[in-house]
Amino acid sequence: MRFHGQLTTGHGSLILADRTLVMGILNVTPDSFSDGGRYFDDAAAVRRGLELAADGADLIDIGGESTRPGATDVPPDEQIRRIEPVIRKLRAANLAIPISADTRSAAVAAVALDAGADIINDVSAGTHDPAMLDLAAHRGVPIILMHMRGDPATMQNDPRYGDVVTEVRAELAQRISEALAAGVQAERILLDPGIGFSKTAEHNWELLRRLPELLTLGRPLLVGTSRKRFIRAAVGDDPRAVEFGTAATVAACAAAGAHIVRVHDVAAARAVVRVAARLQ
Ligand code: PMM
Repeated sequence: MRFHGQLTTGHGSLILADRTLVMGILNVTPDSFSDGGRYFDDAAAVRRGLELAADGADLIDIGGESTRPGATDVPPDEQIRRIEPVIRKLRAANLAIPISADTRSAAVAAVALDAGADIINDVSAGTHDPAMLDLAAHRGVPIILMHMRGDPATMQNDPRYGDVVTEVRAELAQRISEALAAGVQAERILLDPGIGFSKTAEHNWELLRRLPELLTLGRPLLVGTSRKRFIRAAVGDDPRAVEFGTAATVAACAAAGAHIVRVHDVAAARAVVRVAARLQ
């Protein structure tokens, strides 16, 4: 059954019901998939965060470590140096929507939560840092568990699946079990198929075609397709084509019942999910 309900955070509740919510991406990194380098100084990052909110983001995802294919680890203290001041300044500027911290490090997540973040977004689903699930349990915060095999440095080295959807579903179910065992409450767990993480373009398309199978895990589903390589492979590198390609995937995710989409262009995604909601 598709999850229907709400997620309580330190900065308001997210209603996970009929309209797909829009998570705006704020990468404070020199090297992310598409916006790397643009918001690498605090002031620019804070301006961008407020702009995402003004564009209608339901929440903002802030990360200080690029996880694009081939990227190497950024030490926790460097991630903290990048994102902590941005989160603090956004809260000082009265940003009222929830913030998720995109990190695989529990130390970084802890500092981000102290600075005003509300949700942990761990692309390793608690496998990179053994302290992560305990932290989520202790702090009582929502955590996004994303599917990936291996780590960003090696994940695109010949990823193979028998049936990608069945295997991603089973591995996410395993991550849910581990989180529950660590004491995370079921209602605080969100799932993500990890589009572009240890997957070929065809794996990504198959997951998007069959999202409803992942919704049967009974947890809210977040999907991140924005400007990723498999879209460029389909439409070419022209930025407008990439944006329309992204919008098409957002429409498909919304129509399939995804609860949250993670995007760079919030205003565009907001229009798409509104129209999709009217079509339901
Ligand atoms: N993708 C990226 C980074 N973090 N987190 C979640 N939960 N899901 C994703 O798909 C995801 C993520 C990489 O994309 P970016 O470099 O454009 O931020």
